[in-house]
Amino acid sequence: MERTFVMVKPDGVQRQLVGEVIKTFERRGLQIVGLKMIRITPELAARHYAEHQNKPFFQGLVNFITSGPVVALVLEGRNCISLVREMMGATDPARAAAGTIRGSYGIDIGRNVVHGSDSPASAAREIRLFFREEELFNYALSLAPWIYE
Ligand code: D4T
Repeated sequence: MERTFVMVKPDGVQRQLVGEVIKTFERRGLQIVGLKMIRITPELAARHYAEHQNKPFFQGLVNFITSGPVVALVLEGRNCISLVREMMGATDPARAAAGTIRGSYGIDIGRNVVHGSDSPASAAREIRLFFREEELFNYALSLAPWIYE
């Protein structure tokens, strides 16, 4: 089993897509092991997006991600890091496949509704950045035998 960090960004919250996004992952069979609404500080935004700090879109990205509350999630499931990335679709919603989250709900790369970790190393880093150990839950999903053979 693998864990990944997912975030409904401020545009997703403002557009009342929180339920749709969470429902999409739950229906797939992924398990919610952490969940909270937070307002990201500029400091946390800079740490989360450290790899982009020299990019031209960095300041706009930080302004956007700190502009309102986000919903942060940790999901668990087999190969869930790549599964979630596939379900979100391409970073630019204009190029995201139809049926993906970004391909269903977005048009502009600066308003792409959702974030998901892109590798095991990013997932571990981002989960630690957003959640304390006691905010994550280990519990058996009684439906598991109907999701995994
Ligand atoms: P996130 O991190 O938001 O899930 O997006 P991705 O992992 O799919 O893509 P990314 O790290 O390359 O980009 C981070 C974030 O920056 C915004 N962005 C990106 C932007 O506003 N303009 C751009 O040109 C790029 C490349 C969108 C996502």
